[in-house]
Amino acid sequence: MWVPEILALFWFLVQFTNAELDYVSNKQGLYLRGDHSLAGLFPLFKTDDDSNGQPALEPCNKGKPNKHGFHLMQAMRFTVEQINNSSLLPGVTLGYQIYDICSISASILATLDLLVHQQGGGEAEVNQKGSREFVAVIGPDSSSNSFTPAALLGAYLMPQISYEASNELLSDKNLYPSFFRTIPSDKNQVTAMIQILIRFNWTWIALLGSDNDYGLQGMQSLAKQAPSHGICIAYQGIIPSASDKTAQQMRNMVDSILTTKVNTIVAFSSKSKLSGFVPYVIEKNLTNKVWLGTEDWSVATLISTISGVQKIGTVIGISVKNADVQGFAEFEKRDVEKSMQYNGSKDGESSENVCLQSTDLYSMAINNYSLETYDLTSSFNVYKAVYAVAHALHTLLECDSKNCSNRTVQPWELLPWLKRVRFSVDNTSVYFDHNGDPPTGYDIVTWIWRGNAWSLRLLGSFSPDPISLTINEDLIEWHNTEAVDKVPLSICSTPCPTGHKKILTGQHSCCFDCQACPAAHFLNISDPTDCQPCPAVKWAPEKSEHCLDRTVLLLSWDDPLAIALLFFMACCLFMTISSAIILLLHITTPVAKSAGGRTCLLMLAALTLAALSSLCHFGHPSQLGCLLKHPLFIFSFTVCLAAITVRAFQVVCIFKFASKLPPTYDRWAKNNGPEWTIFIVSFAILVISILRVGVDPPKPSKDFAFYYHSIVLECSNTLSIGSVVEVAYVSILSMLCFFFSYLGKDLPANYNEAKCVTFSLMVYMISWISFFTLHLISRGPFTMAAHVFAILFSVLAFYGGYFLPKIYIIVLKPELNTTAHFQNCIQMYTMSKQ
Ligand SMILES: *[C@@H]1O[C@H](CO)[C@@H](O)[C@H](O)[C@H]1NC(C)=O
Ligand SMILES: *[C@@H]1O[C@H](CO)[C@@H](O)[C@H](O)[C@H]1NC(C)=O
Ligand SMILES: *[C@@H]1O[C@H](CO)[C@@H](O)[C@H](O)[C@H]1NC(C)=O
Ligand SMILES: *[C@@H]1O[C@H](CO)[C@@H](O)[C@H](O)[C@H]1NC(C)=O
Ligand SMILES: *[C@@H]1O[C@H](CO)[C@@H](O)[C@H](O)[C@H]1NC(C)=O
Ligand SMILES: *[C@@H]1O[C@H](CO)[C@@H](O)[C@H](O)[C@H]1NC(C)=O
Ligand SMILES: *[C@@H]1O[C@H](CO)[C@@H](O)[C@H](O)[C@H]1NC(C)=O
Ligand SMILES: *[C@@H]1O[C@H](CO)[C@@H](O)[C@H](O)[C@H]1NC(C)=O
Ligand SMILES: *[C@@H]1O[C@H](CO)[C@@H](O)[C@H](O)[C@H]1NC(C)=O
Ligand SMILES: CC(=O)N[C@H]1CO[C@H](CO)[C@@H](O)[C@@H]1O
Repeated sequence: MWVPEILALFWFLVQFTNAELDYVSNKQGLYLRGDHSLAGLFPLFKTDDDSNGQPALEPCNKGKPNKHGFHLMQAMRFTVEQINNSSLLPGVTLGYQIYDICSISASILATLDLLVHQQGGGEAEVNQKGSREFVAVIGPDSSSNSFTPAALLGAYLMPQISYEASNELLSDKNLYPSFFRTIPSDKNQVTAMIQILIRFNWTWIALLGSDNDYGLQGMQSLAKQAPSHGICIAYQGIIPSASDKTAQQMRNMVDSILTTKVNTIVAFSSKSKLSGFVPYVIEKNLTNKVWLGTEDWSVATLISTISGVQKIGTVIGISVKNADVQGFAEFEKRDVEKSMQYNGSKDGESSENVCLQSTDLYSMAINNYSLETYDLTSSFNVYKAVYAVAHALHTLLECDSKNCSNRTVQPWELLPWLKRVRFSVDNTSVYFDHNGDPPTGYDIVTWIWRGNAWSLRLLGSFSPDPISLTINEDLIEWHNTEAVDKVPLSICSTPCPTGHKKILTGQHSCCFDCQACPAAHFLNISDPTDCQPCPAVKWAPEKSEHCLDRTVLLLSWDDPLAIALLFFMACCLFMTISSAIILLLHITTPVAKSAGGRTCLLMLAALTLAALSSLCHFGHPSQLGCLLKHPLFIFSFTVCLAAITVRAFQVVCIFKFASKLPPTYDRWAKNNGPEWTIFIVSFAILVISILRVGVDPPKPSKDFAFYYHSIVLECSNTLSIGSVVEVAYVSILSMLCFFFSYLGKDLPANYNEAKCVTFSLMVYMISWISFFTLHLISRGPFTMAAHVFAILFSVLAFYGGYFLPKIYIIVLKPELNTTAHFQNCIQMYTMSKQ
């Protein structure tokens, strides 16, 4: 940092030249006496700033005249005159002193000079009318020229309002407490640019910044914010001042941009630096791109007049809001005319070699510089700045409609009023936020070419608070290589289809491959690089961005299928119970006796219980339901099966082996052996079932695995060693039953249940095999219904096979239900055997 050294150097310089400055500052047109004076810092000339990094100060008029600066200076003169003419400050006049700040060094010297006058306040009283003390400073123009002056003036709380210094850092009120501006901060401009990039989906861009505070700060700020908006900067480069030394560097920059294959280039650059770079862009055929420009260059003829610039492509630019100052053009014209008359008087002063006031108004005005849109918009900022000071003075001096208090004003007195100033000019509201920035937005413009004629077209606007961008896209004339009138793409990889995750292929988040998310996974949009698994209760097909709820599968009570089954069950119950009653009423008849007598009632009770066990299969599985459903069925069924088996065994023994029977059979038959056998067999299955349920109790559970998009509500532990034992037990019993029934296939019809029992067993097995097959391939309400159906069908099979013929005889053929008939049958059987 060389600032302290320069300051010391300048201090001597100022002491030296003080007298001279006083003299020259009276130069025609650039000085106006008034009760309260403003210092105006304007770049009237351009000198080469980088003299090898040495802080040297060349006289300003050695440089080229800066017509833009001249117009701005005129705007200040115009505004002061207008305020004097108006009733804003009655009885008080504003004065000014213009300093030419043709370089950074000049702007620092100017600041020191005006501060010297401030300190030597006493001497200033020498002037008869008007003060040489300044109440405020208007300027400087650029950010680079503003940092040191703003810091110096801040130390004295001297209000300073810049019209063109847009650098974000100047918003820092700790460093620059008295700095205000009427141009929006670049912070807003960066935001606006990002909004435009987002709007057009340009995420793969090149970013250029000019090698000055304006460009570097803007570029840095944009580069910092871009990633959080998904914008990748493929190339970032600094545009140096144009010279023979930097020519190759600029060519290399253009080559680099070409290799990145970006379509959109953001140029955060001052117009002077960019004008040196554009010729290389044209030379290297970097054509048909989209250029996003800052307010400094996108409306400047300095760029648009470069030959061949049409080829660079579409230019979309940000521009300070346009406003026309009434009467300003006439005011300038008047000075041009006046300057003609001063033609001769120029000579006398032109030999002066003083740094800051090396020129006079008329020697510049004579050039009759054209006034362009860009000059007008900036002039409006000067206009607002001067008015802001006048309005603050108005409040401070307690002006009424007639006059103001004629006291002297210290700059620091003005500062609080300036912070609070709020007025409107030309329908534009002017005030400063707590950072001293104006809350104004920008216009968005585009370049239009008609042949070689260049013009600007307003596309829309941007306002920073709240952030909103309106652009009428249809007004843009795209210069596109592929398709005319189509928004050009500037992306690294095309966006992934929905439900595909990004796999980054480099360090840029914009360059990626896509991969579909697998089933049961989804892509959370907030993390597009990873497919996340769905929670267990949800599912998702491939390529999903959301998980879907799984269907819950159960046999609900109100399902039509369930209602049909309940009706079916009611029929079964009706039949078993009514049969039990009929048998009970005819318990002494031969048919009832041959069927087993009281054992029949036990069997019917077991069948009823088995049918009732199907109730456990309906609705949401419950703890009790899960515990009961299998044991209940197996137990009651075993009771029934055991009873049939024992009876078949007895019948076979009596008819076939009556002669060969051992005495134990007699004892067994006499001492309630059959009942005991049934009891033991049933008790065994009961113990097995209780053990099975006790060791590992079934609980209501959810099966997520069988279907990926459904949840099956069921009971756990349906399959276990216990259940295998149960099934084996029942199977053995069934085979025994079948075996004994088959042995008695040629017995008299009254005792011969072989056909019927075989039929029952077949139906029973088929229905269960069907159910198990179905269970293997499917779950859900239909399978659950099939389970209930198998239960009821087994019940019905045994009922139909065993009891129905008997009930038929009891109710419809009572003539067959006689002892005589039975004896007849037995006789016929015995005869046929012999
Ligand atoms: C100020 O008043 C004078 C005379 O009345 C007039 O010639 C001049 O144009 C006015 N200036 C402005 C800026 O209105
Ligand atoms: C930007 O992308 C979004 C979605 O990716 C799309 O809806 C929109 O139309 C695109 N805008 C332009 C200007 O291409
Ligand atoms: C640019 O294009 C022109 C014509 O299209 C061609 O003559 C010239 O050689 C090209 N220059 C470069 C550097 O490619
Ligand atoms: C200015 O004066 C010079 C001679 O001193 C003369 O040649 C020139 O024509 C004058 N220009 C104007 C615009 O009067
Ligand atoms: C200034 O230039 C404009 C055109 O740019 C011209 O119309 C006008 O007459 C000129 N004024 C003088 C005094 O030469
Ligand atoms: C305004 O002027 C009147 C007389 O013209 C005078 O009495 C009064 O004191 C003045 N007020 C101020 C604030 O100077
Ligand atoms: C204010 O004006 C009055 C006369 O109008 C004068 O006497 C007095 O000195 C002035 N005060 C200042 C501070 O200039
Ligand atoms: C200011 O706005 C009002 C209404 O909003 C309009 O009538 C008037 O013409 C505007 N004035 C200017 C100078 O734009
Ligand atoms: C996606 O991720 C965000 C942030 O991590 C989180 O807040 C949100 O809940 C997630 N969305 C889903 C559907 O998981
Ligand atoms: C009202 C008033 O004092 N107006 C003056 C403002 O300044 C101009 C010079 O710039 C004078 O001509 C006006 O008389």
